[in-house]
Amino acid sequence: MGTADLSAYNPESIPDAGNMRFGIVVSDWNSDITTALLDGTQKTLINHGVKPENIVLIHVPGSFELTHGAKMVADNYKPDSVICLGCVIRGETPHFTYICQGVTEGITRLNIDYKIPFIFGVLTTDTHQQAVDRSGGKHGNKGDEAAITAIKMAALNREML
Ligand code: DLZ
Repeated sequence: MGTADLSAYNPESIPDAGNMRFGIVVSDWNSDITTALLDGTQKTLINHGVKPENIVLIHVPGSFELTHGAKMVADNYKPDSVICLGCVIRGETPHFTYICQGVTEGITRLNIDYKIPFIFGVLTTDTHQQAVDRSGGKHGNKGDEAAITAIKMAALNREML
């Protein structure tokens, strides 16, 4: 299997996640999209054996706040990984660029500063339709992919530590 679209993955290739703990931070901006991403993430984690009581979920107002939300979850819940979900859609002003840059740099920095992986489940699209296509539409659900990535990275982390 290639990795172009992780929504079409082989379940047998995914490590068992039965004893793992995950944090999910979801942005409420473009909530029709982020709710669909969240749905995919939660279902995929549970399909791979994660116990519902081992998933902590918090909401933040927008994607820019994902970094701080993820840091709070990491500090207070001690998860194996934190999954950040958001959707930034290009508008008429440069705001898109600043939000994308801020959240990308923020999550990258958390990955460097902490010993656990932080997963970038943020859609950055030109149109609302492109976001629909990637949150359960014709290009799969990037929320599923974020969950699979989190399980793989958490397993790798446990092997190394
Ligand atoms: C302000 C703003 C705009 C214009 N667009 C989006 C977006 O498309 N997606 C998103 O997640 N958040 C957006 N926000 C909100 C910012 O992320 C942030 O919540 C505010 O700038 C307050 O810090």
